[in-house]
Amino acid sequence: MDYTHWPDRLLGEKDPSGVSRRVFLKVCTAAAAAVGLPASAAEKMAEKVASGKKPPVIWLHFQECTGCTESLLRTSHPGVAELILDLVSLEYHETLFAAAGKQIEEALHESIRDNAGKYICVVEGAIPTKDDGVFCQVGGRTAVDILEDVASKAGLVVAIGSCASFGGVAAAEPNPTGAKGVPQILVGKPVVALPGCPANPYNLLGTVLQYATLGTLPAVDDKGRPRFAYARTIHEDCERRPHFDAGRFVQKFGDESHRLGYCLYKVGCKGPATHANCSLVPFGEVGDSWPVGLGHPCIGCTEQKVAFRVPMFSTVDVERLTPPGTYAPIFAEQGKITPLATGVAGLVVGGLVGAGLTLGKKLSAEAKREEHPEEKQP
Ligand code: FSX
Ligand code: SF4
Ligand code: F3S
Repeated sequence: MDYTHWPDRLLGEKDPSGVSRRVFLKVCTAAAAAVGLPASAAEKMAEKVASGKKPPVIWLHFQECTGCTESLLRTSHPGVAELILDLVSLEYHETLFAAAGKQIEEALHESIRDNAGKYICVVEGAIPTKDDGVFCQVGGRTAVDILEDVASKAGLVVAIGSCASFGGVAAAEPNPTGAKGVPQILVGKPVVALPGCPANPYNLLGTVLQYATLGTLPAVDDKGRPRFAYARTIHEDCERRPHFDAGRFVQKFGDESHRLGYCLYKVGCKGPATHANCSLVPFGEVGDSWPVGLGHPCIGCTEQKVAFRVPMFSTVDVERLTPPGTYAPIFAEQGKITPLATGVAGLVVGGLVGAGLTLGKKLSAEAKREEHPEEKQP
């Protein structure tokens, strides 16, 4: 294999032939596993980088806070941003490019012309449609015009973040600019949606990794979200789940129950109705670096019907009550927590009806404890 095209930072200063490549492959393998790709994808990815044939990426910014780009750049170990930026040829990105004005606009037109049908169009931000879209213009063109132009010749369109996926915060009521997501503008065109405010960079990596190395797209749900990242709810893999199952809830921010890390359901956690992988793949590769890990309820930022619509501290219905797959119960003394008091009961007594009953039991048991605090708690 010829490594002469590898970027210097991947080859390392002292050992250009071996060690850094091994490290790089290790990182790629971990990244592939994190997003549900086989280990063979890592080798293909390394070959792709070595071949110098990188898919061009045109990254558009519209109505947003740039948090999605920031969360990508803030990744530390294993350097997801580096992986992505080494895997692709970034042709246009208003935040990252030093060039501006006429110069960068010309680069955009050139890239569209030279790479027609091959480039990945990544869209960050919502698209305003009210009053002919005057609320967001770049280089004298509206966001709608730019999106339709760039997406029409793209090989793949990715909507990164909740704004681009469904309008996000810009589309919150009363939505003064008529903000919409990319799928609502490009009706009928396949769009991979990576909601999250901000989006988890690993989910972009997984999508780009698969497209660049295998030439295929990940399986998606009915909202265009890759199943490797959005098939499960936050609640199914949450580290506080044993507390939920045992009926231990935070009552008030800052109180003892909060300090003890109890479940945040009663203070508005939307985890039971939110599909995302933040509980498994935290931000910036720092453990606990996700809302619930830091002590705040999930606000359902990946869900169009929840984010910026359901009040932050209201409770939601529990969508799927299954037992935690990865976390052992906390303080699960024998005889205190019955099978009925665990998510298993949801399965045993039959799907959601059982789940609802189980939740009802947990919450009413807890209400009783609140009424009679003198009784010993489990
Ligand atoms: Fe939106 Fe991303 Fe939230 Fe911000 O761009 S998803 S406001 S984190 O930056 O689009
Ligand atoms: Fe975690 Fe929220 Fe579910 Fe509690 S309700 S277990 S904090 S996701
Ligand atoms: Fe968003 Fe909830 Fe994850 S608020 S970042 S989906 S924990």
